[in-house]
Amino acid sequence: MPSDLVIVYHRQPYEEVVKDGQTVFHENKSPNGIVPTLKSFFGNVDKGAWIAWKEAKDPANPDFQRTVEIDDSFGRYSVSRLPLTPEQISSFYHVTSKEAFWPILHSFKEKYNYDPVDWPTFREVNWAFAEAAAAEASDGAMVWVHDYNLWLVPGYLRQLRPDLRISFYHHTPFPAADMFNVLPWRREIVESLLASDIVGFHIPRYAANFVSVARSLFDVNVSKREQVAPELISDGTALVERSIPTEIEHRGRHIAVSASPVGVDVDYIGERADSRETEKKVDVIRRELGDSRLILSVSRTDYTKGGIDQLLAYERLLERRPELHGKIRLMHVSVSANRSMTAYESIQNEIEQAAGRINGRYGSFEWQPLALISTAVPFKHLVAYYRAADIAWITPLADGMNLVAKEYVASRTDLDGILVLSEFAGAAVEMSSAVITNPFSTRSMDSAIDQALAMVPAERQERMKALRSTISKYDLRAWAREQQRLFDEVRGPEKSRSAA
Ligand code: GDG
Repeated sequence: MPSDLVIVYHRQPYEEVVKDGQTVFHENKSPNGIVPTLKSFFGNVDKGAWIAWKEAKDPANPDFQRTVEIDDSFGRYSVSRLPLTPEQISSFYHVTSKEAFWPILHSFKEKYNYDPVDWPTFREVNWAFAEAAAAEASDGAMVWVHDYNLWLVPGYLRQLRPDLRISFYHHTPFPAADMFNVLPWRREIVESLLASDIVGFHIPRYAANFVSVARSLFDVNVSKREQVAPELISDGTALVERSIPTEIEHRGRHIAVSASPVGVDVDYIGERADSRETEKKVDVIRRELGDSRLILSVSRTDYTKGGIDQLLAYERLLERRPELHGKIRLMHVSVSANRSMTAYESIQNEIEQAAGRINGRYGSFEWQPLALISTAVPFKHLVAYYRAADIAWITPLADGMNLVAKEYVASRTDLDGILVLSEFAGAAVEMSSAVITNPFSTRSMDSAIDQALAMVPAERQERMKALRSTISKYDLRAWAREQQRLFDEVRGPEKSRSAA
């Protein structure tokens, strides 16, 4: 049965477990994160489809289960798993997406690695995703494509199935034209994105950048421009835009450009944070800490997350303020997802070296100033650390949104805790009540952590209240509602998307 909604996302939407030789598919254990929200859209259609990839050493192996039918609490949907060889995965994902696109998207020109890119393989894999989506989609269905590693899918889909509605959502930043146009494949990528009906981003700046890139490459006109909602204007911070193009026209087609920040499930995280189980874990953490205050930093290990700069700021703090020795601890969670890749291996080594140096220089038998955690912490424990932390120190150099900052605030139903947040995280445009810092400035990093350490309870509470109010307004449900509104707008039969 064809599907009215096809989601194209590289990750599979369930946990796959082999039990007694049988493969079983479970709903993800944690309802946290974006995948359950995406699946919730299947509740609005008769049947949904999801396209992802799965490694297959031999794609021709007849035992490879290409399609999985799921009927769970989210509805009925099928999952098409594209069999990709390890070589294809390495070329399409690890090399082209992570070594060429990722640095440019996050404005790290010096990390950009062009030489090993095998463009025909990138095209081939994107074509396979497009073909799989086209095979599943009903007449006029909505196909919702996620993230930069599938940039060519909208263009291919438009060729294969001109009847489809296509929405493309970016989870990363989208840089300015002088940065994006470093990519030699820029015209092909942007032409493909312009084949969508909707191109979505987290924040207005990325949407504005996309439009300026499109205008630098093609004859694109802005047909609608709107003021940005006041809550998304964190005054004076780096990523703020006051108005953005919301519709552009290219070759007679109108394309909606949207900026809607992904949020978190504030109620779910709040309930977890208030649970008896979390309370017990918080007691254990607090006992372990004694009189020390806890500063918490959580991220994937990635040069964009600014781990090294933060550790250097912590080292300066211990050097500048000896009175804090024995009184604070930094828990630096830096989870390595891609240790096999050279870029990530070296950053992990640098982090380990800096952490070792700090503990060696300032630690004693009784006091370790820093705990470095490199393996994933289960979410229920993470919530307890959020709840126990006096300060969440989130200082990426570039970050599409940063959900950790929002999760921290969602867990603070007690209205305590301080968020120190980089102005280069997309989240900063709505979280103006955080202590905002510029991670490229040692002075700003130093004064922000000093300000946080000195903050009195009344100010902490006032700021936390304001932060909770914005993240509740822009929670995961609000994001889903906005996506649905956009889908309905482009789907409406009375509204032809072709320009007259
Ligand atoms: C990309 C964009 C954008 C982290 N450590 C552990 C753990 N986490 C979970 C957090 C959070 C998620 O991972 C990280 O999300 P972020 O948004 O902070 O960052 P990216 O992974 O880089 O995500 C980003 C996002 O897409 C959404 O569009 O915001 O800018 O880069 O949910 O809780 N979870 C567990 N243990 C850990 O140790 N269980």
